[in-house]
Amino acid sequence: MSNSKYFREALNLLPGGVNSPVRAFKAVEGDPIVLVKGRGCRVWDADGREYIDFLASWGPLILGHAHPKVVKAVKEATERGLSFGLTNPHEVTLARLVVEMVPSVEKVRFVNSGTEATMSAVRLARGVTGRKYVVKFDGCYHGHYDSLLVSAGSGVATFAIPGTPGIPEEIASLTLVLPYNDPDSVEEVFSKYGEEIACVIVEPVAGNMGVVPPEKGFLEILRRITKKYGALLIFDEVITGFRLSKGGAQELYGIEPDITCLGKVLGGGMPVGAYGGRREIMEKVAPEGPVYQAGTLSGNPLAMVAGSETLKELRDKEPYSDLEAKTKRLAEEVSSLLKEKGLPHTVNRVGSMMTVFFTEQKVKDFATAKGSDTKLFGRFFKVLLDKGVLIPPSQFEAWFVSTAHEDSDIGEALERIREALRNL
Ligand code: HOZ
Repeated sequence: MSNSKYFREALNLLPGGVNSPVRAFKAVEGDPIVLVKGRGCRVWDADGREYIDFLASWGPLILGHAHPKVVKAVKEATERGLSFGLTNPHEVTLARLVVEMVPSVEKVRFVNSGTEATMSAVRLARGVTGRKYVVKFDGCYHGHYDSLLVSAGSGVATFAIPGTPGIPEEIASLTLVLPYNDPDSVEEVFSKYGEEIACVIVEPVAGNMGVVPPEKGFLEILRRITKKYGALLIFDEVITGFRLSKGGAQELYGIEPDITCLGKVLGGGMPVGAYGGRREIMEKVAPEGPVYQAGTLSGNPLAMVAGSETLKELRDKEPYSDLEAKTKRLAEEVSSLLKEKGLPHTVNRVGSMMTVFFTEQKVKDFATAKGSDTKLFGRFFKVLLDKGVLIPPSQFEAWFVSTAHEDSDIGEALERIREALRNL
């Protein structure tokens, strides 16, 4: 069956034909593709077309598609049973790896998605502090949990969804939204609500308004002020965890949050999330403590082995400087090609994540990210796709480079992008 046949049937059966809004290609020109196979840094669609993939399933596939060690371990685990609903040894293996690799985590609870991780982390912060307010940043996306969907990035930004339909005002009003990279507004909100703020949740490198790095001192002030007022600092490292370094952004920037949310790379392509932190905080989680959170499939053995094999590979090979070099080359050469073409742009990059914004202005927060010419981005996406380069179908997302992208693949992708730009 072809892409368009699958999608036409999907439209009849699934809202918008998809199971997550950003897949619908609504913000870019053309119909969505339907992917049937992935190997290394490439994917193939239902029409048999091949693409060099910088979407990487929105981040998890840091080792590329169908990494042989991950696939082998999952196959073996499958033979022993798909789910037990009681503790299995792979949960302990993955927990050991997380605690070993992420500096601030002494104990961890596995869940099934990044959304579950952030939702549970906020509940834990409220439970520990007995306070109600949550501070988040404009353009940061922490999944689709009610309290965190306010002024969110990712699909909410892509489709410019106004407000938060379905979320009672009373709930939304407990979320205080500040501009990213603006220490003054943080000082101000704490001086007003300090004693009632349970937590500050932040993407330490924003990935959901496109890639926006923290400016010097921003994470430091969050650490200092939350400590001063007795609020908890939550790093949403669902994207950055195990991607920017073995220990994520917190290791890269040398700042330890109280709670860390993980997902994506953690599951190596399977649905896994986690939240973890210092022992005395995690001991408040049920059944050790009173803050309830649960899940039938949490710690699922297949997901745990996929995650364990992925993290072992990252721990043992430490591919981070290589990933960074390849992404730097991609970012710089894409920028040169756009310059040759006379297209105003800014490329933001941290490690192996990057975004091309169609604006000359420095992109340092959601307001400046929204200054990008999203119509031009849509056309850029389309010409790249036509030449076999897959990037996220939205301006407000990150491109990801994996260990499966060899230098020759980056070169080939750049050649395809050069050709694509002739059609823009
Ligand atoms: N967190 C991803 C967006 N940056 C998930 C993609 C989706 O919403 O499906």
